[in-house]
Amino acid sequence: MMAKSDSFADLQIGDQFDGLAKILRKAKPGPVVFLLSDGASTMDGVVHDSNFDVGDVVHVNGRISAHGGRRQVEIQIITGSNVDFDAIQDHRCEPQRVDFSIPSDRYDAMAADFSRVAKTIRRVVFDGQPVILRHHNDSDGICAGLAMEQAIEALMTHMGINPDHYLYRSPSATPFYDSGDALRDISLGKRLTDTYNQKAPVVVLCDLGTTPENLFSFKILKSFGIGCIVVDHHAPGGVEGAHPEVVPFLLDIINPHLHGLDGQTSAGMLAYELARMVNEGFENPVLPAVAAISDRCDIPETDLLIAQSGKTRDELQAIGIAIDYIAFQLKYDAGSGVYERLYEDEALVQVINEAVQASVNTQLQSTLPYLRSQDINGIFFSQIDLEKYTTRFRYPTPGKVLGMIHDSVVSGREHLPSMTIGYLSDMIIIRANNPGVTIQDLMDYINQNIPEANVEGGGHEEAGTIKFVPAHLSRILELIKEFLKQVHRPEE
Ligand SMILES: [Mn+2]
Repeated sequence: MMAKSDSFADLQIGDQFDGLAKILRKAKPGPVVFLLSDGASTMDGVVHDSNFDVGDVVHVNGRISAHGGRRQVEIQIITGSNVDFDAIQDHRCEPQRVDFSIPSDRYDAMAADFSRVAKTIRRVVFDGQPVILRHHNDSDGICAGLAMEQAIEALMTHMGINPDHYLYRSPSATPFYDSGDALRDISLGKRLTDTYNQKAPVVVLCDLGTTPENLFSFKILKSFGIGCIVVDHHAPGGVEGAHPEVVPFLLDIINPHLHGLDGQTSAGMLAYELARMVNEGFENPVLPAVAAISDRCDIPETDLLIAQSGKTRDELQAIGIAIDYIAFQLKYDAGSGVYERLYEDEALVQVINEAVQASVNTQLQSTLPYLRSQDINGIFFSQIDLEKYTTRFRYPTPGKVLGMIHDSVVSGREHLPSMTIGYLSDMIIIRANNPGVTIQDLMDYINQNIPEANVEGGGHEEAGTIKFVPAHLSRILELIKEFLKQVHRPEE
């Protein structure tokens, strides 16, 4: 059946275009060939003769035919128009879908951010700017990156833009935008602009980008004229409720912390809803469900996402574990086509989970006997030397090992104050339940006492990693205990 539309991208051969367009180019002699823009994509329009010229906005009516393997409009009627073309263009960028996949008060609080950022990304795509996606290299980050990639890829294909040359995705080993990654993205951007004459790309960061440790990367990115959008759920690490220092360097940001919300809407959840608005035809409900479970989001949204995914909690958990394991092995490789299989191939997921379980058992067996626990001021405090008791460069990573140790320590007493720390020569990994202190407070205290240790790091409220000059490890361990002793705890 013949369709009629005012959007080039929606039309097949034999369909009818009826709408406004701007003339970008005019070729003669012979029949006139216009290059027309409908505000989002372009198409050739042919007519035997016309007085309209480049820059004119016209109302065109004509049939779509094939010419040299491409679609073109055979113009039947062409009339002048006074409509403001910028307004048409702006209208095309408005997301066609602004509702969420599940009901959520948290999402509702960020609704304006979602539609605004979706509009920005649509504009980037329609303007023919390449998109460089960067995501944290864990299950949540990968689910976020894949959601954005799949939605943008389909949108580009629909608009007649080749995603092979306009869309790039790669993982970031750090939970922030490392300057090495930023420089690699700048180098890619230079290749696109200088060698292939493309427009400057826009970088979209998922599951990273909010904390001040990103500042240096953002400054270099900005000096090369590359815009950046952040979709993240990490705490800004500044004054509560205040905008992070990074904001002035960004085109835009979605982060629940900017609305006084916590980080429990994970990056994969945020990116999924954003991706659905960028491309109203995109659905892949397994992605946000895996992300929510992998990042332990203990909120009603997680249950709704599980129900929507068509899989069980255990199945989704197993996929997340498999993704984390594959991500650890692939390191800087984007794993295109590999991750996609994990959402579908249960047998493969099971094989990987068995391998992971065996490694986990080995690590726990070699660490748990050497965990030392004590009560400090009502906090159940445990510590372990991960440098001595874990094998480096083998899965699971020290961070995951410590998470599992913490889980086994607090099992059955999750609501009571506890803190588990694992230390390496230059790093302390922290997991805590209701400790009554934040990791930032802890770092501030250490910094006051030994500024030359150059303590830095961060993370979520109850999980994080701090790094420092190795010489000060034992003093820092003492300071942590000293600090916990001073914490004023509210009466139970
Ligand atoms: Mn995350």
